[in-house]
Amino acid sequence: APPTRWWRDAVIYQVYVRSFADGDGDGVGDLLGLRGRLHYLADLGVDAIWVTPFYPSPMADFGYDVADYRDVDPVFGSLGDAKALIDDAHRRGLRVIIDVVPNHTSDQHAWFRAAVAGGPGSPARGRYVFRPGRGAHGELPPNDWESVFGGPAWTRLPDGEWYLHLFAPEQPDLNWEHPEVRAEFDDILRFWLDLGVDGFRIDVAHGMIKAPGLPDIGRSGQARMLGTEVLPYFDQDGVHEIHRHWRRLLDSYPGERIGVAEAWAPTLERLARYVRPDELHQAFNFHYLTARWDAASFRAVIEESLAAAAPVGAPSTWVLSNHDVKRHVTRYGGGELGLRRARAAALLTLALPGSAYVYQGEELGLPEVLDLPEEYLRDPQRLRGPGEGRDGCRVPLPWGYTEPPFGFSPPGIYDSWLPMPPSWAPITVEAQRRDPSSMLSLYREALRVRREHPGLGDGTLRWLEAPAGALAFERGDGLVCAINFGPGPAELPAYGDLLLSSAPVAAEGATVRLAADTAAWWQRRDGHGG
Ligand code: TEU
Repeated sequence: APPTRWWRDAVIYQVYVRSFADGDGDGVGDLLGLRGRLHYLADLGVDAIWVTPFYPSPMADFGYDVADYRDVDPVFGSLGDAKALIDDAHRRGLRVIIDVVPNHTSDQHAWFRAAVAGGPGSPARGRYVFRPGRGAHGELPPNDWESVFGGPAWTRLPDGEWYLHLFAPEQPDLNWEHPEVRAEFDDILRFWLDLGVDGFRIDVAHGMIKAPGLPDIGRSGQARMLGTEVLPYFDQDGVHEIHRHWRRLLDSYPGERIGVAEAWAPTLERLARYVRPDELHQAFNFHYLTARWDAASFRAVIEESLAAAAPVGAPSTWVLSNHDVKRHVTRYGGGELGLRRARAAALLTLALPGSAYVYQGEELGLPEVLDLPEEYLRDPQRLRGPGEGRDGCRVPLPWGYTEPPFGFSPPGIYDSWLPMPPSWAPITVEAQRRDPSSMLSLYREALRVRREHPGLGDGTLRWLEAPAGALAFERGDGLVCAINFGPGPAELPAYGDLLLSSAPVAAEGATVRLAADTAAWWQRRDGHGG
């Protein structure tokens, strides 16, 4: 079959397994629960799901600390469940992307246990980054790097040697200069490709290679993810050789399997290097989610994103939320205002050229949960660092009923791993499903219209004249999207037939009035741009 390049404009739904649906009644989401809800995702109209790590793990970072890359943690199910999930998804026309975590393992991975047991100088330590300390007695860390979660990026073992961990101490960094590490991950990728997955989301794809000599940064401060400087542990040139190699591996399988870089590159130009033609297919565009709620800020990041991706021929990949950031309803102001903006943002995002990611719950308009009881907070980022934790965007999904846990677990089970706000009763899937004005209906409609109009998918964008505070652009086949960031209403020309809007749009003859924080899609009558 000729290649479809399906990924260029795919809408990919992120499933944070732990919080999606609990099939076995232990209060934790699992593969069984996900399988039982695939009809919901097919009906929503997404093209693929990305499933976050489900591998055996001590869960110090909720699965991003992998102890065995070829199995499933019992809390999430079994390898048989994973196979059944992939097959069921494929039967429903959904592709399946899974997470792979190559920058670090769990400290309970067999390799790290062997490294600890082997002692200084042992070959097993060569697979990780062990160094003697500084100071008269080696009591100081080998360099001044700080962990993303806060504190030194080094931990000392009782035998005196230090090991590197860019994240939690339970996540020792692998040494990607070691041939066994590279060979092992080839084998892991093949294992899952053979099982039928359609691709990988590559965790910390910018981190595997460290600058030779592990030089000091020379100033204090937590590792910054987006900035202008290239740090000695992120976005080093050597990572690209690994991605090129993986691209060849992916291409050796039939069915257009893809690699998605979770790369926090300092600039969009550097991010584009991850999606050069012989590297990965997509890279998350996190710059987009940092845009402020105003027309100039969004226009700038959209233009810069498209301009950076164009020379390498890659599609842009738009992200509004994920399991690491504050949910955008809350980022955009919370409450009714945040919701209204999130509705507009959904139509904007789904009209941009390229691929879009939907983080579970954003289609319900879920806000960040800001008042989780202290005793539930377990995210290492909060426990170790000065920053806010990520627990508030990982609260389980409300499926139905009128009280927590809202059908997240089977009937009779009341304790979800994070408590769910009773105030979510009006925004459960069940409550929103038949309400045409709900967020869920908006997403379902938008995805349906997008599927029916290839002009909204891959391709380019042409900016149209728009009043201050608003943006308008035209896509292929005469499709127009406009968004008004406010604060006042915006008068726009009537572009054609209104396809969809995030709030009611008033039409008066040749003009339409777009209220503040509203977006809409039109189809030009002549079918082509004017
Ligand atoms: O995230 C990489 C990462 O750098 C994040 O920690 C991010 O910068 C931060 O959370 C923003 O607040 C990936 C995973 O998505 C994350 O869940 C893991 O904790 C991390 O890798 C370590 O594997």
